[in-house]
Amino acid sequence: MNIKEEKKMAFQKGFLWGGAIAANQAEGAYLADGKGLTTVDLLPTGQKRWDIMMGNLSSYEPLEGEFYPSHEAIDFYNRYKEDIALFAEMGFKALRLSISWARIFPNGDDAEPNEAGLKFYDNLFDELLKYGIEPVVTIAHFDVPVNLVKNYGSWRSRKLVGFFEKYATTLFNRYKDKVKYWMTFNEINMLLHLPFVGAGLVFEEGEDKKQVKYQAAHHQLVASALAVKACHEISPDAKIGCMLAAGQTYPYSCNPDDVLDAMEKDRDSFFFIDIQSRGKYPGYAKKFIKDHNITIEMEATDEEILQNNTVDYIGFSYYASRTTSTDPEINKTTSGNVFGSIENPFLEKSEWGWTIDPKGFRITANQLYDRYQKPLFVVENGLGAIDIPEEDGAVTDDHRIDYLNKHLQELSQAIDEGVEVLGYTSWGPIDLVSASTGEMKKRYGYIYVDKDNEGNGSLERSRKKSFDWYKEVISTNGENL
Ligand code: BGP
Repeated sequence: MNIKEEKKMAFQKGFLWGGAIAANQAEGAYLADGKGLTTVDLLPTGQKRWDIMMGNLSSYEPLEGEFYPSHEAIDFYNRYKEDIALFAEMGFKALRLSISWARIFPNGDDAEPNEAGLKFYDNLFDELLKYGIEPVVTIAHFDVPVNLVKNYGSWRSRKLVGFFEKYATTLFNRYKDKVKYWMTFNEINMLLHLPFVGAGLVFEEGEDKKQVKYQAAHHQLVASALAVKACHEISPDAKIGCMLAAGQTYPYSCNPDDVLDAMEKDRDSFFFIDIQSRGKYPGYAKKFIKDHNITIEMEATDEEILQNNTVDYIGFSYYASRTTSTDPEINKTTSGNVFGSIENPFLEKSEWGWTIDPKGFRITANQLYDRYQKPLFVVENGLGAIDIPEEDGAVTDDHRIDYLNKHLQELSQAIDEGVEVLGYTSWGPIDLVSASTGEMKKRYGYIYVDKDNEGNGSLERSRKKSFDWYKEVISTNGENL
């Protein structure tokens, strides 16, 4: 068969269509059945949330009278059966979710795991498998047991590598017959932008933040590689990936200075994946570390561990592209984004200022595949928007359908271009707590949850218009996009 005769490639048979949630944004029940406090349980809403996320925390106990969205979230802990039934109705083939570290090891450094926590996820996986839904499990999604922050300084300490390895190994042993897709750290590159979120880091006055962040990053990278090793040994037929907050940076102009700047900004993210996927620190990272007088303490076997335990696939989230310029005037037009992008005049934005750039999705997918030559897994994508139910409760979220439809069209183009993609799990198939703002009003779901920003509401679930749209996409395997 020559190239001309080849049938147009679409989403392959067995493509993992589904959705993605995270323990701390969905489960609630924040101290149930022996769970310990995690970093996210200390995040209230408003400006204080941002201060803490950046690493400026003054106390470790949630304050009376303040609202902590993770404490109840959408009560998935108690309602998962109802929610999974709705996912099954949409035809999900996969659900990406995370395990809460502190449900399994409440203090992070406990000698024995908490059986009640392990049992909860056993039940959850059984419920998914009952409907033929593949669990895709993130081992750490933005949460660290608070005890590890208080007593060890979180990921700045080498000790965390051992605690994480033990936690991950416990999961592989327990769930090896149920889970075939794993991911180590959610959006590992977020550590550089929101250090408390990505790594539980709290800075002391006058501390060299870059130094602390890169040392913590090294510890996570070694921990990730050790988890890959353990997974391959314990569960040889499982696949384990990394997870990048992706979205390439465009140069604002064809001025080579802008092009170089865009390349360097993207390397802040590629740094992590280059190591997780190729097994060693790239030259540009070594130079950056040297130029910034950062000293990374490594153990003798670290390089070998990184080299020998690379990931099987590249998981990534894509919401938006970024734009950069070296021109100080143009630089004034910053747009709302933790990556510090400037305005792109060719793109519209969401209500939260994130660019809407479907073509950028295709570019990113191609860029990642060209760079790593490993299967990709789109584990987050979606539009955070305000949904206001009509009189009869209906939510007509055409804007969301439009966003997702265009992104999936571009993804199918990337697949046509030869990019290998294992699946697509859109973010927040059921409304849940926003990671960046702690709000409920920033909704991504096909399923509406009756809960407002202050935590009031019946928590009742209902189907939005996009529910039927996504059901149709899955049942036709994306043929009619
Ligand atoms: C990613 C996180 C998710 C998720 C998503 C949307 O960074 O991995 O946890 O929340 O972004 O962001 P937000 O909830 O802030 O809209």
